[in-house]
Amino acid sequence: MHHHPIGTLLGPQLSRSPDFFRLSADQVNFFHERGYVSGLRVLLDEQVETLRMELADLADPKHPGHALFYEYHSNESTTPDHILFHALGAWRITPGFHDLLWNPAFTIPAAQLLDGPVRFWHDQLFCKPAHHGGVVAWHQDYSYWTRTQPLAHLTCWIGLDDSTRENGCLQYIPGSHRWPELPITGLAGDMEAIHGVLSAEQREQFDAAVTVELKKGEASFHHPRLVHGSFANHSDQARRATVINAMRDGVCSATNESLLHGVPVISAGEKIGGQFFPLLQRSA
Ligand SMILES: O=C(O)CCC(=O)C(=O)O
Repeated sequence: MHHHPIGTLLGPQLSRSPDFFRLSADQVNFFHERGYVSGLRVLLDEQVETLRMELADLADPKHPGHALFYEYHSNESTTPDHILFHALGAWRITPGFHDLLWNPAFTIPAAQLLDGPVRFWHDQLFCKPAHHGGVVAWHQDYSYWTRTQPLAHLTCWIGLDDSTRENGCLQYIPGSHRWPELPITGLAGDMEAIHGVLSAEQREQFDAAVTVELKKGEASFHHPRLVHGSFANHSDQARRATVINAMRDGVCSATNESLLHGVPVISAGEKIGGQFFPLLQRSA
């Protein structure tokens, strides 16, 4: 309903000059070269705390806003002894996850990396509890988004806990954003499933996987074709994260079906916009 911040989450960021949030040329070049740029602070500890409290409420399927989720899996893991909470659409339900989209610490770097105005696609929550958190299997994001064209998308992963190798932090295969599109091999099941669709040369690149350890409130941006995933959480620390998926303004629908559950159809070939896809940042 509101294409601007409605609450108080972003006070500290909104009082700063946009230049404070701009990536350096080295950071932008690193992103184009490797397919990601990480370690950027987007939230203060008290803002993380606000989102954690909203998340705790949203994790209850009896939450009054529950029907507004586009997708909701209290456990998407394929093994019952592991848990991966995964949900799309929190921005429609609570003020913090709504306002987060307009955080200049996200929108300004996003405009630089997309090289144009930033339109919102959807958000995601990925949470692994301590001791028995599930995996997010290696994948490319765009494999899930071919119903939108052209490929001009960006993902921003934001930690709501410190993420470490032990609690299942994000991992990247640097340079894999230049690989062609890979088929979907499952999001929350077998970590190794992707190997069945890779060449021997691509498989070798997994030796160079990068472990993206972040403090809570820090973010990592990645290209929609960068292969990434995260291992199980057997530590005594939860690993919660929120993700913003954005696209350059001008990306079109490539389907005559609803792009997200419950959202009115945007016909194939028509530019994506309107109530469910706000413009977040006008210029790079
Ligand atoms: O949170 C994770 O471990 C994976 C997140 C992910 O797949 C993404 O941000 O695209």
